[in-house]
Amino acid sequence: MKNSKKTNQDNADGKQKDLEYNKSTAENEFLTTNQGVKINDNNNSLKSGERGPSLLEDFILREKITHFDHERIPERIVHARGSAAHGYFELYKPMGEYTKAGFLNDTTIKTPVFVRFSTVAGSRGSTDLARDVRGFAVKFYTQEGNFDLVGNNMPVFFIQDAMKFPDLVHAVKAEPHNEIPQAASAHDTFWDFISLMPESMHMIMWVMSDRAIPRSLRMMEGFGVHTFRFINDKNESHFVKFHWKPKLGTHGVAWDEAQKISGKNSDFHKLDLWEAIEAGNFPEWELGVQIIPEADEHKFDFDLLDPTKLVPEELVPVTIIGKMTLNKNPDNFFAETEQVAFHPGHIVPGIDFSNDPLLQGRLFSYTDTQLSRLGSPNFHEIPINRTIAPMHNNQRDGHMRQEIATGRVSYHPNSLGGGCPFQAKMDQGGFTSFNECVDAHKVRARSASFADHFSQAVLFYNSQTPIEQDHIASALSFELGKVETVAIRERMLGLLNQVDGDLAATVGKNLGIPVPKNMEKPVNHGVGADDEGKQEPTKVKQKTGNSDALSMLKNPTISDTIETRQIAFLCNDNVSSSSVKTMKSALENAGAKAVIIAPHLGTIATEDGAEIPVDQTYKIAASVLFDGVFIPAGKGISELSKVKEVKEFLNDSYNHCKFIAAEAEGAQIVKNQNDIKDKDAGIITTEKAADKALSTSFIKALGRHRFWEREKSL
Ligand code: HDE
Repeated sequence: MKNSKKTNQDNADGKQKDLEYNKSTAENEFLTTNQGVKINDNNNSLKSGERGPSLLEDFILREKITHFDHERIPERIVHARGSAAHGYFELYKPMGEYTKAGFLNDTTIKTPVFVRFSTVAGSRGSTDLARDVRGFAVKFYTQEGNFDLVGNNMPVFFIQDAMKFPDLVHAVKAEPHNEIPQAASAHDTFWDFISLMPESMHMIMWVMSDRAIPRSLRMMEGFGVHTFRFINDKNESHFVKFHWKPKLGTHGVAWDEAQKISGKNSDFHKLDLWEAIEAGNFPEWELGVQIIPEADEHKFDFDLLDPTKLVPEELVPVTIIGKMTLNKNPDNFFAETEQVAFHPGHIVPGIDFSNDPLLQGRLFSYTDTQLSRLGSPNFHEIPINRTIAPMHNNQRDGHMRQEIATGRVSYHPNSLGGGCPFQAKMDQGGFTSFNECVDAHKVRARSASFADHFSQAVLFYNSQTPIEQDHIASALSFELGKVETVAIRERMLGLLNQVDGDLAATVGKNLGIPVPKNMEKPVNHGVGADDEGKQEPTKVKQKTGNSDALSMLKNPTISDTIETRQIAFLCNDNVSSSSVKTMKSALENAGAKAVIIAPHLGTIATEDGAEIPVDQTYKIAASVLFDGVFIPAGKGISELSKVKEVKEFLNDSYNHCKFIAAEAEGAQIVKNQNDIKDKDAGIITTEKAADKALSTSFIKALGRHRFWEREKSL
């Protein structure tokens, strides 16, 4: 192990080399017990007589069953459902002015990473498409030790202080008496808590937006959420906010679609990530930083330490400093994705914490939780967790210790071991905490600078396009519609009214209750008993009235690529081969994937007697699993108008605002479909077959992701 570590440090596959050490394969090997004894019969237990009782001495049966009995470990209390991948991070430009972190200074290094995406509330087996925050946790295996950037796909959080985290999680998880609902926030306890915690309103706007139902894990932004510090080699500190910007753009699905995907394929995101990587379509994100000098700490209308606030990109631009590529799926889900242990407290010299009270609480929680989840303080030795930097200290023993530390010395200072291992001076890379001056009374309190709970909720809401605002209103109407306690709905309307009167009125109308007049002033229940009635939330007018970066549709970095998008080709025997070929090759040239769907598997015959292999049948394929749909020309295509699944396919595509292209007989099917006969610009048809102009317009349209304008006519 020692030798491998030295050579493993050099580049992107350094962690892969390190993991090789623990990999096994059974290829051409005998089946054995855990003790290495070859097994002759793996089908029958040892019995006294063929029909007699089993014998306790059957060590092979005992070992097999015992191991099986203990295969499960507790799932994560939050973020239980996850998907992960290996990759590497490349730096674009040295950041020495701000941070001395080695991996942020040397552009020649490719730092290995392991990234785990997750939903938050649901259990391990729950659906990928829950309306929820997504975890975005990145472990950088740097040459100076592991740095974990344990973020989310939203830049703010529900609460301001770690003290409230268990309450928040108890409220959002399935209710304790009947464990219902699974992976859903649409229930009384969640909204009861939220309605009493006005500080959550900014985050609520994000969670009710389409950010909470991503199209793909590859199409989400990531955020470090808290303000961190960069420390340079002069020991100067700058505040920093971390951003991940996906190369494929940030996209969501429609809520009705999300619910249907959960039924058709609850592993939709997991599979999408897996297949993209297997196909060599490696997902990429650029790393951006917002850097704020110490001197500017109090320059903003909000407190940099308050995790319910973001720093608008219009106030402090995001500087792109590097790129992360995910290029390898895990070999074993349990060993890697399940056993990986992230911790915001895993930092390296050059990076430090701020006093954000949520972050400070997290610094305790993550090691603690690994102790119960992974069962031992030696979880850092699990292959996926171990650093590729040299690791030596005097920590010893504990459950399942792997390392065989030689010698008689396990204390410091020592003379018997020659003083080893040594402490590292700062210029030798030794970590020192930023020497911030703190002179204060010990208090259990919340800073008054955290009291503005609404301005940024307003900023977020106002920055959305009308379509996105409608989606927020619909999401709130769905969620609160599932709440049974009327008083909770009313309290929520009171809070929404602080964000936007029209929003509150729309939701109120859907809930059948007027916006309560006597709740103009929301009460903050998140205070100590002696402070009740004090520290009421205030609304401070932000300098930035609008921030395009907060809208998925207006975001200036929006991408119109259709790379890796899945386009359904609704086919039948007697299809026009030139129609299929022309569209297929145009889409493939643009990086998308054409999926041939037909009434049966095998191949379909084309009009000119050729054969096209079929990917899926109408029994399996569903519109919600695709980004767009094409119906080619061909005599046999007309018969599709009788296929029930084709009608459903088109209806769903239409209702979920997808782009539909069709040629000749295909175009006729679209026209004959009652629900969609009224054309809109999202339906692109031609009477010709194999029309190159059609494929060009279809590809351009698909780059917009959805024709959301259609919603007005639905
Ligand atoms: Fe976490 N969080 N969290 N969290 N969190 C966990 O750690 C916790 C918070 C985040 O893929 C747990 O290993 C507290 C914010 C991610 O393995 C646990 C507080 C953000 C993941 C825990 C927070 C996160 C976790 C559960 C408030 C975004 C999944 C299992 C003080 C910046 C990591 C585990 C993975 C996981 C505690 C709030 C992100 C219990 C106490 C804010 C992405 O330790």
